[in-house]
Amino acid sequence: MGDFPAARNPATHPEWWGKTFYKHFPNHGFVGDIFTVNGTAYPVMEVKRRKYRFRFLDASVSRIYEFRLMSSTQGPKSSASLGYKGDDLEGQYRIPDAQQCMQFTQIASDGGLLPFPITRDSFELWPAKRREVIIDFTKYQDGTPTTKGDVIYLTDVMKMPNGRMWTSSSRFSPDPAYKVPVLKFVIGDSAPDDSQIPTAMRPLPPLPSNWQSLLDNRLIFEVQRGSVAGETEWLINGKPFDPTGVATSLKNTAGLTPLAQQKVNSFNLGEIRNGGGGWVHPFHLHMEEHRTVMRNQKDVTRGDPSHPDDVSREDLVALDPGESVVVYRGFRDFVGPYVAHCHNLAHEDHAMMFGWEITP
Ligand SMILES: [Cu+2]
Repeated sequence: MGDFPAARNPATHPEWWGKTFYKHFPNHGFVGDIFTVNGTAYPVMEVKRRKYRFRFLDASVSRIYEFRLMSSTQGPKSSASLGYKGDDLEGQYRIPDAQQCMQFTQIASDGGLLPFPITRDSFELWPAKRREVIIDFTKYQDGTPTTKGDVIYLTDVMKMPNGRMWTSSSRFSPDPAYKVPVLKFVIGDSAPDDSQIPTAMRPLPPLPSNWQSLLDNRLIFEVQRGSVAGETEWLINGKPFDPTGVATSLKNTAGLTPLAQQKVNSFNLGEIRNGGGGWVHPFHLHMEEHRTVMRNQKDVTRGDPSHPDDVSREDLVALDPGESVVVYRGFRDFVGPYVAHCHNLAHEDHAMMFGWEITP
């Protein structure tokens, strides 16, 4: 209303409602105030006392989640009844006395099975990211057996009040009071379970021993927030999406600015860099999965404690503010044009995308 003084105050002019002088939505991204699973708010899932395999996909426009398995004596309370206001009402409920009670065994990410299972207290799920976990409902993490009727909450512990980034998570100024129930598990009868989690699963494709020598001529793409004619625009290497051609790399250490054009059956290193400014970007590369080899100039081919599943096949790069990630990729199947884009859908729809190509 205050945005359109020339229209005076539409609140007092219902005959103006539904007209097309609607201001377009902000392009920061959207975070909703009710979290749904498979289209349902506050779902309840009855499980047997056995292991289950879950596949997670973050289908939110902008929201990043961090999930923990928690139990509670008092149960969820409405955030309003706890005195929260404004953005702090997002999620609508909190579980004030919730405590972590189980761990996840992560077995897969975007591109299928990991080389080995990873035991995790929590995991982040960024827009478009996929992760698969095993939850063993027979016992708590301290070894105590579960009993019929026990309740476990899949709980979001990442506070993200807007499309910009989180304000608290386990990796970044944790807020122990932010515990929002997303999915309630109720444990039922025991059930036979012969399943076993292997210690070794799908090995990663090998890196060439000289991979570091490819660094000098890597392709570099920097995602950034720009400002054009008073509108915030989302840019890559200073440009909005051009659907008519392929993008150009920033100047690499070899002094070159290669085109984003790859010969079929070749491999390369590409750097995706977050130009900073306190925004996060879930960056999605179409076509073939990659393997992360460097994060913030550090070799992570042997793993990175803060991103333990960097050692997997992924197609989504989670970029913290100011972060830079180098990925190794192959281009083995089809020739033709492809895109890469931010998967915060408001950024994508405001042109944070570039074209690239596989040539014969
Ligand atoms: Cu983005």
